[in-house]
Amino acid sequence: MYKPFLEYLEKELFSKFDLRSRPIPAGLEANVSNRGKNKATIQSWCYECAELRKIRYTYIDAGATAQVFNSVIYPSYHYDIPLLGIDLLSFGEKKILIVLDFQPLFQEESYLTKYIEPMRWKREEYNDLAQNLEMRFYDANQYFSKYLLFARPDAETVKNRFFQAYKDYISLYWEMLEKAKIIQTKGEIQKIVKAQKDYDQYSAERDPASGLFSSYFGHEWSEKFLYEFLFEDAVPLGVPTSTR
Ligand code: BLA
Repeated sequence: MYKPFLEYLEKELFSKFDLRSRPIPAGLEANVSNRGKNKATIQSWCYECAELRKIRYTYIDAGATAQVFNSVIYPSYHYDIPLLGIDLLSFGEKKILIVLDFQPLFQEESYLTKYIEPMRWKREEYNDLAQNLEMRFYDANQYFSKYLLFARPDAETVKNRFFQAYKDYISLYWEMLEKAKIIQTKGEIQKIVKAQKDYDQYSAERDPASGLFSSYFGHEWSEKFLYEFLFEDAVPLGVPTSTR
């Protein structure tokens, strides 16, 4: 269901950037589950380039039971622009959820004016894809913007309407990256490093997908996938803070 979204992102990336593969820890690139009635496969891709330090995307295909496309793009530490976050889920025709956002590293007014306000006119165009749904796992005021697309559309809308919104948001993100000023100050860079690391920690701890991964691939694989690939700069909660 979301393969065209993956292909579009991939084409964009390869045409705009000089990508290198970024290694995925052994055993985490792909997996197949035969638990339960339905076969489920998961596959991930990871790249980097001068402007983007980590580009990852994952596809889960469990036939009609589950289709998921998830991606995060982390800019180089020399840019303070938001991360591009994509989470597209479908559990049967009736339960579809799409989330797309420029995920802000900071919540200061000046930061939001600079990097989130430019999304406003796009978001206004696609207001129907921003349904003001309540977040049960995450805090909407941390690492999310007020112009995110967040909706439970039907399959038709995903194809006929959301796909265009997705392309528009991605173009806007490339534009933002192109215009971004390169940061050279050590102190400022350290602030960005910390913010991106905090994002990983926050996301790993809240990720609503860990139950889904565990049910398909087992608890041990899921924890590794979460802490060694998806959010590799996060430290599992059981690890004492002194060694983090
Ligand atoms: C929700 N994301 C979810 C849910 C699942 C995933 C299972 C719960 C759906 C439900 O309501 O039943 C799935 N999350 C995944 C998968 C991965 C993952 C498969 O990280 C990894 C492969 N989530 C993101 C990113 C964004 C995001 C980058 O990973 C940003 C756009 C958003 N996902 C997001 C939000 C919700 C969600 C806002 C709703 C959560 C809530 O209600 O608090």
